[in-house]
Amino acid sequence: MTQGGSTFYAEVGMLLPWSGGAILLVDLDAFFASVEQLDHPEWRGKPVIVGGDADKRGVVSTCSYEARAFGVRSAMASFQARKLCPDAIWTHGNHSRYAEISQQVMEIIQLYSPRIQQVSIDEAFVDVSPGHYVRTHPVTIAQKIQDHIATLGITCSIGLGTSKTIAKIASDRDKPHGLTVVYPGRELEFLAPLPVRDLSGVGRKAEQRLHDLGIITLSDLAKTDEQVLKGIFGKNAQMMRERALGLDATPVTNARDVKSVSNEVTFSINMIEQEEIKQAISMIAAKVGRRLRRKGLAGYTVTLKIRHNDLSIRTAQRTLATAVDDEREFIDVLYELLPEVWRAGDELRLLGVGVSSFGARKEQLRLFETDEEDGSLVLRSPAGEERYPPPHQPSGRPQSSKRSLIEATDKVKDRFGEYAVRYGRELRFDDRQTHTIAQDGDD
Ligand code: TTP
Ligand code: MG
Repeated sequence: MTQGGSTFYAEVGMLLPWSGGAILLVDLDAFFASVEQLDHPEWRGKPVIVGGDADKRGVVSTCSYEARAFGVRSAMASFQARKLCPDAIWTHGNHSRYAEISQQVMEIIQLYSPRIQQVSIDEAFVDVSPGHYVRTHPVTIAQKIQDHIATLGITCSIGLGTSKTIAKIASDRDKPHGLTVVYPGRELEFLAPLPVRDLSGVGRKAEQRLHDLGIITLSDLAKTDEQVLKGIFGKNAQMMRERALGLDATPVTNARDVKSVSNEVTFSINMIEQEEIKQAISMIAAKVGRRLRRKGLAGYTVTLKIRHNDLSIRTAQRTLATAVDDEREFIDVLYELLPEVWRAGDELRLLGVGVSSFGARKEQLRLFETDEEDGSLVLRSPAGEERYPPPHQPSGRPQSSKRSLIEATDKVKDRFGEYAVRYGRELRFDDRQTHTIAQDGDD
């Protein structure tokens, strides 16, 4: 049912009482491209592509909806986008401007609810549960936020439901400038027919494995035995099933509620070799970095924690000049901290890495991905694409911390296996998450 750009999974035209929790997911439409069209009025109504150069192996960051009509998409190789839409206007983009507008958007949303969880530069969950922090009907709040953001000159799409899962999926149903509302009690009706891939946490590989088992829709997924799902989602099987049933109860967590992002690993064999310890640190740091980026957080303080064989715990910290969310920026700091907590010959049982004192990232928009073809790590930004290690290219690049980290991680994986967590004899991953992170089901 659609009316005036809004889709309601309930009677249209009147607001029904809303019982229980209400969560919005606000997602800006074609964000970078919309800002470019805002700043360049002559580009409005035209295909605009923000991305790297086609002749430098660049990729598309995003593009305006006019360019999407030609089939151009985020993360597509720029040369392919150029073929699809030769007349598009190209720009490398202006990161600080996007960060500025993002900040303005978040400030607007804060006027409507104090419970906001920004999940990326252009997306935020907002708790608008009636009676909790606000009395206005959740649908009215969604409409007000949408109108208020439009005064900046860009648009957003909003999903509203009783859980983060529903809000996220709903936000994508009617883009651009759509509002999709799933009333309490209508969750299953909304979710059941959707393809499994729509569920947050189902990537390309999981989708394939589900399809191989004949699990195509979320209704199929919800009916599948948990033991079967364990083979695909491991310890997250139950959570995925609950999500498919619309039963996800993960709260909206303010970034400022999260004090630190950390990971610890308890080794079931003592480590004594410095090289081995450094490799393990880099592996844990990579995990912390991934989680920071996923949460849109960056911190000034880096902590290294170890537990000796006699169970004594030592920590060392350093506060940096800029907030970091990229392990390649703090790995060397961790290495420098190591002699403060560990001396050659000491046996070590536990290693932990943490990042805290969150603040604004110096550069927010890098995206890391693993190339599906050759497994190399790809760093994408509107300026282009970098690969570590670059495929089909002898390493002429100076040995940087970027490379040493990835190589160290690879070495650990070589030694302990890709899924070290599963090889309990060698390594036992405690994976303890401190502070409020344990509450954050998005992990
Ligand atoms: P998205 O919200 O995924 O995309 P979007 O806002 O451009 O379009 P939509 O209307 O579908 O929401 O991402 C937000 C911004 O993040 C996007 O404008 C550019 C950047 N980005 C990249 O740089 N590379 C990527 O691969 C993706 C997906 C996004
Ligand atoms: Mg968006």
